[in-house]
Amino acid sequence: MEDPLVGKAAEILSRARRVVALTGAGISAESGVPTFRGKDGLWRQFRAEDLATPEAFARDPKLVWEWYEWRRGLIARCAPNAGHVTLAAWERVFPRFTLITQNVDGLHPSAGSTNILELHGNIWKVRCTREGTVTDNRDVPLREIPPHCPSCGALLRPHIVWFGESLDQAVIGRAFKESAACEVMVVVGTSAIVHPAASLPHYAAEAGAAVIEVNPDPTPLSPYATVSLRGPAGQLLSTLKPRETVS
Ligand code: BJW
Repeated sequence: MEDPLVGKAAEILSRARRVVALTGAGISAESGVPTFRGKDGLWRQFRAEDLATPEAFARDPKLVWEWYEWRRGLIARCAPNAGHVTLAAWERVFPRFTLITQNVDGLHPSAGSTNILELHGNIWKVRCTREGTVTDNRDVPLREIPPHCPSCGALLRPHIVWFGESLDQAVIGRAFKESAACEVMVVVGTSAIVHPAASLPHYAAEAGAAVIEVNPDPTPLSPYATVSLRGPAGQLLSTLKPRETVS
């Protein structure tokens, strides 16, 4: 028998034309990518301030790159799951669908999503610390640690937003705009504590959107959600069956 909350969420989605999904590390958990704050999360094993801040990189770029090298190797062995695939299909289901992700693993584009706002960057891109140029880099393993810019020789860094760093203004600006304009925001697999991403569902709700949360555990967003679906994203998202393709 269908869970009544799943039915309610599907009903809300069936009436919507402008939909935003906001995803976090939990959507990639079923692909084998560790989350940050869960039971086996990265921040249980490593200290964020030793690895994911500009100060940590300035102090010891080799250590920070070794950590990224390990994660790149791990993610390279992971494939998109049913949750990523469902959200990629939603681009063809809703007349306007935007995917906002905090994830840096690149599994959404691998699943076929194209209209994506990557708030915290992408682990498969590197940035020159002198020129600011961003380039794709899929080398596993990296050719050197830490890597250097082939054009100017300066240190390269991961193209990732670390704690205390500003998000790309164009990207976060579009994310707020889409959040204000959507009728439904589906918030998947995030602990909803890292800002400014965590503000987006509240911004959407204040502008009149319904908020559907998909997460096995409650979060600070749960009391504000229109519907909270408790369970794994891969399974739940594929059971949310909005109507067929609309134009
Ligand atoms: C499942 C599941 C399944 C499990 N299905 N679900 C107070 C003090 C200090 C700083 C601040 C402060 N207040 C605000 C700040 C600023 C800070 C911040 O928000 N800190 C908070 C922790 C308090 N924010 C910033 O610094 C941002 N910049 C900024 O604000 O600039 C201006 C400014 C600067 C300084 C001060 C104030 C303002 C930048 C944030 C950058 C975040 N970067 C990281 C990258 C790490 C490095 C890397 O990836 O390589 O982004 S941190 C990490 O957290 C990563 C994630 O994108 C982000 C969010 O995590 P997420 O996705 O929610 O994952 P988890 O693990 O937390 O949750 C997983 C969820 O999945 C759980 O709920 C599970 O239940 C669920 N789940 N299995 C569905 N199968």
